[in-house]
Amino acid sequence: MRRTTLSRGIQIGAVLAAAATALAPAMARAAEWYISPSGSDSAAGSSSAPFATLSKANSAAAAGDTIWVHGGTYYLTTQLVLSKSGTSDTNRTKIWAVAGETPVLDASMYVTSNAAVDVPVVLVTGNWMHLRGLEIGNAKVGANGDHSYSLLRTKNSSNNTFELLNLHNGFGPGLFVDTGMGGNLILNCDSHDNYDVNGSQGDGQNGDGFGVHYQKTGPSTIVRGCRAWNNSDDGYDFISQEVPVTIEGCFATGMGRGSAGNGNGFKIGSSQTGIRHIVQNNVAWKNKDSGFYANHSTGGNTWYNNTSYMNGTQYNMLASSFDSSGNVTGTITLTGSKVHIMRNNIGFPNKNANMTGVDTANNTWDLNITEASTDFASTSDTGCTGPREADGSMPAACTFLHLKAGSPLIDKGVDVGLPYVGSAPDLGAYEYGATTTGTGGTTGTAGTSGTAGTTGTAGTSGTAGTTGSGGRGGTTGAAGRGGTTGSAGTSGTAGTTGGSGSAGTTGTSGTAGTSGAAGAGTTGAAGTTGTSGAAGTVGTSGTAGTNGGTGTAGTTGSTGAAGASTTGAAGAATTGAAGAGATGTAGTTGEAATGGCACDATGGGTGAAGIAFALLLVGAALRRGRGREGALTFAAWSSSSAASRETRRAPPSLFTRRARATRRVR
Ligand SMILES: [Ca+2]
Ligand SMILES: [Ca+2]
Ligand SMILES: [Ca+2]
Repeated sequence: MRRTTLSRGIQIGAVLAAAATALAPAMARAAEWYISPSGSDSAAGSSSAPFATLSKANSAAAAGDTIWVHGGTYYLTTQLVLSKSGTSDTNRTKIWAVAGETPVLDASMYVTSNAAVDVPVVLVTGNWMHLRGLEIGNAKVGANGDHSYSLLRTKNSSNNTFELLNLHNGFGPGLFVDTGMGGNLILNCDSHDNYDVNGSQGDGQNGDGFGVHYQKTGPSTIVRGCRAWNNSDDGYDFISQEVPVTIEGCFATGMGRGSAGNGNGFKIGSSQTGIRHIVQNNVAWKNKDSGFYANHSTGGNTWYNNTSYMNGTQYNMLASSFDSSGNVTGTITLTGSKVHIMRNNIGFPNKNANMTGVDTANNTWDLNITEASTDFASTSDTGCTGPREADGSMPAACTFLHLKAGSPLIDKGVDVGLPYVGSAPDLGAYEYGATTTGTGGTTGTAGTSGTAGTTGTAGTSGTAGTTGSGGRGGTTGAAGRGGTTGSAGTSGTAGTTGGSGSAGTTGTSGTAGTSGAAGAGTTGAAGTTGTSGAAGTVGTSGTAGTNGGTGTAGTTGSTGAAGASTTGAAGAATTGAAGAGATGTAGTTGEAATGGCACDATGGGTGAAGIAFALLLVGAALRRGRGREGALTFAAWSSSSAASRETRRAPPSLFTRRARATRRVR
């Protein structure tokens, strides 16, 4: 055992050494780079000698590196491409603002390379990246008829996290997620005041806050804790997206300020394959068109606990059919699993459209609740677009459309799996009495690797192991031993079941009888004992005695000697023959034969007929004696068998007894 322990210790040491060797290069690669408006791209890119541009840092970085961006303004005059993919959620390539500082990527001098298409200011092509704390804005307004361009756009990239970005005053969309395989998280970002003035798609038609589009396969993207305000088109737009998106805890207000912008807060749809987006705990107010809009989708969305206030329409569940070219051909009514599902939503006031094909319950319009301003803590949105809390959550100053004590909207909802307090969920985006928590930030960066430690001291002995679980079942019980031949055996005692883990016990022997059957132990948990031995055979009958010998003729006058009986357990002696005496005196009566021996005729006198008769009498006596003995034997056997009671009342002939005894053995 000691040798084994030592051996194992050596093996573990070898594994740890190998792991340290394998990790060392990976840690060495996870570099940190710095950029500052006052830095230089010919510098080392270190904390003390930062680069000047993100473009340079992107070139220098490898997978999993962190680029720290100091506050200040970085002017982007041409497109910035961020291309350095990470490898996983825990090894992202990070481009983060230095804590407490605000880097601004300013596009006021940006010159698009093609005014006919969207050439975004910042293009993300890498996967597993994490952008945090950057401000991108102030895009140069294009000439009349120029195509809009995005402030930040991904292209065929996936699994990226965008956190605490402030995208504003673009000439087109703020953030546009384009194609890729999904898996993105857009967390606590703001997008506002975007407006593609007189753009090629119509004045303001592409100025969305956030867009998720064109993905056809892969995991969902999540939009959480975001704010969109004062954009010319829509707050959130999922047009042409064919993979479901979850959007939660967001708000949109003031959409549609351009002359032609669509003006929806949440434009959640246009799917032609009938996918289902999840829209929950969002607030839309004062948008030109709809607060929440299904945008022709052929599949319903799930809408839980949203608040819609003072929009052109609160909820518009328009569903349409499409031709093969993707053109709308008409309005349809969704049915079955494709219907919209709406629960716990507030429409203030209730003003919806296209509500056929909707599974609707526990919304203000279902409950005939006519809200009043006094049902809410505030109907003023002052402060809602102000600075976020330190953890990135919505500003605490924004109590807009939260419920207040006594509101008729409290506890009027139904449980849809979202957290709630009180006896039931409330209506709308904000549960009354719930602890206000932020949506939370993402995990911080990993620390840098430390220097190697010194060799550790030997470990102490390990503690004793816990008791093992039970062993396997015992082996099969041994066969019951056969009984001995002789009298009828009684049944063998059944074996008891062996305990779990212990060996099966040997089957007990049949107490008597031939051919005891094998004990039937089962394999596994408990060997069972052998079954009883079968009954033994009946003892065989004693051998018939041989006939008594013929008595010698008595001599004349003398007495003839008695013939002795033959040997045998119950010999059936026959009568001795009459002595063939001539004239003589009558012989005396012969003695009774003893079992088994031959009749012994002693000399006598002249045999007489009377003597012969006497011998006959002796033989008869012998037959009776043997017959009684046989009857007793049968009675002893039959008393062991209840089935033989009838037989005991009328004892069978010797032949019958033997036949039954034979059957009994089988
Ligand atoms: Ca539009
Ligand atoms: Ca739009
Ligand atoms: Ca409640």
